Amino acid sequence: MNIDVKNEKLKSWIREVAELCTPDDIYLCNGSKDEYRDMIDRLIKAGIAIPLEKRPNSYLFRSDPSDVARVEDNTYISTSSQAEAGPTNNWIAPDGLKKTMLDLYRGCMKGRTMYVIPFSMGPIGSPISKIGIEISDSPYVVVNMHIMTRVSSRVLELLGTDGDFIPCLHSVGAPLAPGQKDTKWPCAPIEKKYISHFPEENLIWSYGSGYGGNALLGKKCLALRIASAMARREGWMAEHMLILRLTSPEGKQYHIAAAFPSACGKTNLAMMQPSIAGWKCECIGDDIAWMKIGPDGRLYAINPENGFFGVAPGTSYSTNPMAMDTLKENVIFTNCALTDSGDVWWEGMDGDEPAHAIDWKGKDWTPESPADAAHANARFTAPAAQCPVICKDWEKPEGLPIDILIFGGRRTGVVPLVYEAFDWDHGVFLGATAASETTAANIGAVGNLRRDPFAMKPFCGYNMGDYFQHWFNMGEKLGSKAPRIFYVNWFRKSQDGKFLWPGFSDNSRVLKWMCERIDGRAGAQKTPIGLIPDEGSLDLGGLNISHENMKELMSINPEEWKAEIPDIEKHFSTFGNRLPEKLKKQFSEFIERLR
Ligand code: SAT
Ligand code: MN
Repeated sequence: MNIDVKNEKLKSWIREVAELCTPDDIYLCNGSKDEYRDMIDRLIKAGIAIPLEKRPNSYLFRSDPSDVARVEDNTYISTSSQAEAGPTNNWIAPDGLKKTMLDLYRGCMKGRTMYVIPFSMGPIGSPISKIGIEISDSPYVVVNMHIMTRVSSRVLELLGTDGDFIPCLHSVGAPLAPGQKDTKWPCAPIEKKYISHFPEENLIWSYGSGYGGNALLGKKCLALRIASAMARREGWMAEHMLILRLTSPEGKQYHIAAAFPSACGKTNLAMMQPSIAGWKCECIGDDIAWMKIGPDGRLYAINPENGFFGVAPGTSYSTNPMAMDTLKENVIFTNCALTDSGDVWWEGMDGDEPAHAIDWKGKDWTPESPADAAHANARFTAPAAQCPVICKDWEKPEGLPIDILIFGGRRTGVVPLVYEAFDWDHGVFLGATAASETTAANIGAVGNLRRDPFAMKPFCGYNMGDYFQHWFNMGEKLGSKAPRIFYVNWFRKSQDGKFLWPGFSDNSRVLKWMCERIDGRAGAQKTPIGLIPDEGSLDLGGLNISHENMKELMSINPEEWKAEIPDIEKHFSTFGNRLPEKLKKQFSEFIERLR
C-alpha cells in the first residue's frame, strides 16, 4: 500500500479495510477540480454519467430501479443495549451485526478501486466542524461527496498524526470476478443492504446501496445519526432543519431553523423569495442544522453541508426559482428524465411536457406513457455556493443566532396553517408529537400518517425518549434566550381535496407573523393547541384567498384533536420509562385544555 497518510489511526484503518475488502486499487482523494473532472471523464467513458448539452459541467445518472431511496428498514443503530437505540430504531447488537457485515465486506471490492475520501462537515477548521473519512468503492459517491461536503487534502493536514475522525465505510456490495462486466449501477439486493451506525464508537458501516443518504455518509449517517448522539453527550443539537435569514423592510435580521420530514419542502422554504414587499430571504442550509449555545447564551446554528441534495420533481420557476437558478451548471442529476435536446426533465418542471424523452429507467417515454418520466425521489446535487440567494454569512464558523424554530409536516387535515407554542416545554411537546404523511424519500408506502418527532424519526442516533429529554435540558440552559417555537402545516386541504394555502413564496406571510410575534407586534389567541394569529394579524395583502378558505385553514376542531389523543398515547407509550416527566405533564395539560 503506497498511500501517503501521516495519521496513525487512518493509516491502520485503510490497511485493515484494504485487507478485508481486497480492492484492485486504492486512491486517496484530494478534492481538487482536476480530480472531479477525471472521475467524471471516466464515468462518461463507461456510459454511467450522461453529459447534459444544455447545462455546462452537469451530468445525469440512472440508478438501479431497486436502489432509489433511503432504506429505513435496513438502517440500524447498533448500541450495546437495545434500550439505548430505543423504539424508533432498528437494533442489532454490535458483535452480531459486525460479524454479518464483515462476511459481506470480505472481498466485496474485488475488481474495483477503493476511494479514500477525507471530508469536513462544516467549514474546514471551524470549532463546530467534524472530520470524516469515507472509504467507498463507488466513483458516483466520490463526485457527490465533492459537492455535498468539503473534500480536501487540507482535512488530512488538519488531522496531523494523531487527530481524530469519524470512519465511514461504504461498499456498493457488488464484487467483480475476473473479466466480469460491471453494471452501470452496481448494488446488492435489499436483503443484503445494511446502513449501520455504532454511535458508542462514532463509526458508520454501509453496505449494498449506492443511493443518497445510504451512500453519501456525511449527510444522514454522520451529520444526523452519529452527530445527534455526540450532541447529546456534548450538550449541543444536531437537527434535521433548514436554516434561513429573513430581513424585514427596516433591516432587522431574523434567523429561522425549521424541521420537516424528507420531501416536505425544506429546500423550497430555505430558498423562498417573499411575496410581501420589502422582506428579503436568504438561504443558509436546506437539510441539517448543528446548533450550539454561544458565549452570549443564544443558540447558534451552522449548516454542516456544502451542497443541496434536493428532490427534483415539483421543482420549477413557480415553486422554487432560486433552486432552478442554482441548477444551471455544475450539477449531478440522478433518476431524472433526459430530453431529446440534451437536458433533464421531471414532472412539475416549467413549460410543456416534452413530446419524447428517455425516462429514469433509460426507456422511451411520451406523455402517453403510464408511468412518470422521472422517479418521484429523483435528485439534484448542487453546490450551495452557487445558489443566487445563499447568505453571505452561511460559512461563518461560529454560526448564526437562531430566533425561531419551526416544526411541521404534511397533513391533509386537522392541523391549521400556523400556531405558536405557549413556551419552550410546550414547543417540545409539539415537536415530539409531530406527524406527517410519508413520502418517496424512503422505500415504502407513500401517504401514510406517521409520528415523526422533530422530523428525526429516521435520523436520531439514540433513544428518542432521551432525545426529548435533551430538548428539555437545552431549553433549561437557554432560559429566556431560547428561540420561540412554532408549528406549521402548508398542506391542509379543503373538503374537495384542494390545497387551501398557496404555499411557496406566500409562506413568507407566516414567517413575517412569527417575526412580529417576537417583536410583540402581532396578536394571538389562545386555543387548546397553542396560539393562533389574531384575525387580521396575518398579512394577506394582495393574496387572493377567500374568507371561507382562510377560516377553514385556521380552524381547530376539538373533536378531531381529541381523536389524536389515543395515537399520541400509543406513540408515547413506546418510550416506556424513558418518556420525560415534562412530556407527560404537557400531554395531560393538552388533554385538559381539550375538555
Ligand atoms: O437520501 S437522503 O437521505 O439524503 C434524502 C432525504 O431523505 O432527505
Ligand atoms: Mn433530509
